[in-house]
Amino acid sequence: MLVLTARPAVFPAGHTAYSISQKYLMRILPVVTILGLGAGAALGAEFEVRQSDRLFAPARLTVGKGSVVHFANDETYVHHAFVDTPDFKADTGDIPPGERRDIVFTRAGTFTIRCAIHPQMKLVVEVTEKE
Ligand SMILES: [Cu+2]
Repeated sequence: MLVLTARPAVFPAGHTAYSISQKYLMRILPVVTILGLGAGAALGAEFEVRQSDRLFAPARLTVGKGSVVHFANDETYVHHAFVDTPDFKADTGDIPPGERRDIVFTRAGTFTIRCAIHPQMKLVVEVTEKE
């Protein structure tokens, strides 16, 4: 008796939840797959720049067009990274301590990256045409 009253209550609920999540999965799976492939195809080499001692390290970097530069904040206060030129603009927003933000360099040229919080922080990124 206990099993019979418990089953109708639990099974339909469980079944409904499963159907919804399966439907949801079927809807998002192709999107996730396409985004994943698209990102993989679009992104080039990866580079890492550390933010420590109120400096970018390294202070100069040469990358191919399409490369991703990860900006990793090693300090206990917020940093930031942005570039603002007629040819290329990018902005990580605030980078909290211990976190990382990316900039994808989609244009060839030589760009100076700065931290909006610490004006002395400068990084020169040379982006070559070769991807
Ligand atoms: Cu900073």
